[in-house]
Amino acid sequence: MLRTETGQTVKLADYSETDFVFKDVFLTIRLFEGSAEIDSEIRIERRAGTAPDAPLVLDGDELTLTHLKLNGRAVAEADYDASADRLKVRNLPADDEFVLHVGTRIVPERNTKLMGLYRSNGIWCTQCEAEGFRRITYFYDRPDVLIPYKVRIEAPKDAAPVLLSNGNPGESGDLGDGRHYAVWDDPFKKPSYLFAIVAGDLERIGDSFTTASGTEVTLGIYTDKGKSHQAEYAMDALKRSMAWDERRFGREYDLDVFNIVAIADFNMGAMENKGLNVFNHKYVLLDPDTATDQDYAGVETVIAHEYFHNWTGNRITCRDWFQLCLKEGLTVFRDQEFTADERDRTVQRIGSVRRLKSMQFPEDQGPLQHPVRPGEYREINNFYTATVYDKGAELVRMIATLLGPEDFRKGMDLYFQRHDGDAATIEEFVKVFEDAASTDLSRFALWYHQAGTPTLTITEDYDASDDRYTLTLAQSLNQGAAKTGTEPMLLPVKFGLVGPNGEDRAVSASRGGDIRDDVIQLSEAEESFVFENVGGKPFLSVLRDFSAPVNLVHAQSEADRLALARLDPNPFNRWRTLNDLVGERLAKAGSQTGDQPTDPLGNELVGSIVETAGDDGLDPAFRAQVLNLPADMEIARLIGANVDPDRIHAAATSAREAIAAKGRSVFERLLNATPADARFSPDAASAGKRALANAALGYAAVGEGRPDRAFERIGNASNMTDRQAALAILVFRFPDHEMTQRALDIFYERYESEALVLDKWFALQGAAPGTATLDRIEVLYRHPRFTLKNPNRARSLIGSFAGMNPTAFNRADGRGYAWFRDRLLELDAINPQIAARMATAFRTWRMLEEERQRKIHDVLSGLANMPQLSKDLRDIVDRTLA
Ligand code: 0A1
Ligand code: ZN
Repeated sequence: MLRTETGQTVKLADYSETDFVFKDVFLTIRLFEGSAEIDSEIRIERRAGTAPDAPLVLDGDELTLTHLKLNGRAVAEADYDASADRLKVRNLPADDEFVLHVGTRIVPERNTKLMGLYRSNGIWCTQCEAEGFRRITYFYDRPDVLIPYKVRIEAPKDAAPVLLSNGNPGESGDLGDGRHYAVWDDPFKKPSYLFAIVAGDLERIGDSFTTASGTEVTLGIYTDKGKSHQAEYAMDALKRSMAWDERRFGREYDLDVFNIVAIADFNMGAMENKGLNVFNHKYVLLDPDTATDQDYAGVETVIAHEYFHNWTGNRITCRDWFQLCLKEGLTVFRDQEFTADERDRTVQRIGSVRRLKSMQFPEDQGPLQHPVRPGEYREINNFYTATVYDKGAELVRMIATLLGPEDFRKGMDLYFQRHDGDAATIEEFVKVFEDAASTDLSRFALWYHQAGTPTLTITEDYDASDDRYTLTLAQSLNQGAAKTGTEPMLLPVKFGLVGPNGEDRAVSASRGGDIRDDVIQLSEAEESFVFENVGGKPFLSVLRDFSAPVNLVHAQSEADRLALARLDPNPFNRWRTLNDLVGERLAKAGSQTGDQPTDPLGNELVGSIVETAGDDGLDPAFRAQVLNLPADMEIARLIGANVDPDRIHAAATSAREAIAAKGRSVFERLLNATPADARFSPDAASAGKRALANAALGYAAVGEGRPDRAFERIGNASNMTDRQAALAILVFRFPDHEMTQRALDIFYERYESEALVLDKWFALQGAAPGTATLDRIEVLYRHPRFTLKNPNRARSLIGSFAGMNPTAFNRADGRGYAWFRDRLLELDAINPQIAARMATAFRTWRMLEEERQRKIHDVLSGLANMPQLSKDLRDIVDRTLA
């Protein structure tokens, strides 16, 4: 087989410190039209124990060396080797300390990978995590090399009146010839992945925040010209994040300035560079006419997430990339808590659990499975995964649940106290909680190393004659692709024994293991708990708030479950009970061959859903979640094997029709309760009302077979939330109706010049169900506004097609796969990171029925044999096939 970029496997077990110690660096970055020159001056010390003849070996990537000096003198050619990806310097001076000057030249305009220094809409900007700094200059580009940076940027004044970097601003001035400069000084030691500069003609909104200890911080958000008014909500979210981190974790901001820049071309959501967060503009820019409630929530979360990284990520960083979850899992946990406090805890949790089940569970149960802390990788960019982020957050949440709020806070305080300024490891993180709570977490730590979703099996026994209730819990873990072990782990199971009036009975176990308050601390493969005098047979409400990321197996009667859906004092579990029931029924109907049942959910379950939707005593956002059925892909995962996406889709469609028919009057009422022209406010309560009204509109239109109801709403909606929801009803429920095309045309004309809205327009069409979709997508792919160079746009059409459109992507004739393969290859030549991420759409391929599996296998092995594949895409393809 011909292979070019195979990539070496990097192993955690091979970790060792650098031979030399970096002390500090002064970077001069000269920006010109068409090129950039970088001068770096690094103070270096030989580490005690390093051999006197050891060479200094630095990382590079597509670099050209322009000069190299040691202590002010040019290095002789015989004393160094410089290739695009490595600089090796030999015969270093015997002195303990020396200064290395390295000059490189790069072309930001040609950097389509968007890693390192590149240009977006004329703006110079950087993305250095994980290994982008080595695309700017030769360096120890690894997270355990922490030093202070001083940066001088020189640039043309007209193209770049604004010059930004990390830390606090220093001197600035004119250089003549239409050029100017600015110096930035970051006193905090940091790894290279947190380095950033931005230079461009940007607009700014400013504000300030006074920390609890009285320091005034100057806040700035920079955007493209004419867009800064769309950054007001982001600024508000930033100030709320700063206040929350002081309140909840005692963490204050530590520099005089905090800047955010919104960039149109960005691979991920955003980046937490010290004092200079760079964002995908999708997570900054908003107004009611162009953004939905979901977008508002997204901006709030990402702003908070990046800000929280200042402590969990920057002040305490990762020793190596295997420890990525140390900063990411913890920071996702923190942003989830922020959202729960700022919005609604139950609705927040429902959202996180949906995401976990739809993104992380499939990953953890398929070929791309890996532990939260992986032991090896070929391409680190492919490990910014749902497992590292979302399961990583679940592990922190489990520690919080096991320890309780006080000990958890003590542990976090100890973490900040003990490791401030460190590049730390997961072992050190777990240890602070063991020390703070004087407890042994070794069985818990297995969660970081063992891949896969455990199964938690619940059995109950009630002995009426003695009024004795016995609860048995068993955990098991299947050995999956990662082969990382299946030992029993410590996990928290939050539960309640509910009486017929919806009260939690006060009970304590007379026999069994460790229960603290309402949390069972399960640590064995199987444990039983006996409760005496429980006051009659209780309804068991288990795994409340999804207290552990497991597959739950609990044979509970339908009558008990429907009773709990009404009675459970834990609102999260009320949602989960209904959602699980729907999932199971659809999985059953969706795996059946022959005629589809017309009512796969059954009358009682449908009644329960409609009753909950119509219950004005409940939060509208919660009711909207109940009406939002599990996605087809979640049903596919529940079926697990021999999946036919068309059958699942048919079952879900029948279910929706049954709910629509039964709830007709309820939906009519809900629809009328929220007039389409209500004034827009982005707060969570108003968003919840809109979500409920829009869910009702969907059912009303489906129930009556009337697309015109959604069409009408598009015309009279006063905000993007309602407009997009109505358009989505047409696209998803009436994909082939002429009214849908008309609505899409009207929408396009109105928003042609709004990039972020056009992304929505492409994404909706990419996700439209049915076999006719691919033909339309092929046309859209040639649309003048489509481009592969902008990651948001590429994702909008191709990503939504492959990742969110099971019926069209998995067309039985295999055309969807072939089209997608061709797009992956084109994209890979431009931006391998995005191509690799999109290719994960194949991660569940082995669940499909045989014929589709065969077609995917052909596509994947064809790709694997192509010599030109990037190391990013090859890594995903190889692992998916393995
Ligand atoms: N650390 C950022 C996400 C991020 C990760 C990788 C990137 O390039 C490969 C860019 C951003 C976060 O968690 O927000
Ligand atoms: Zn993060």
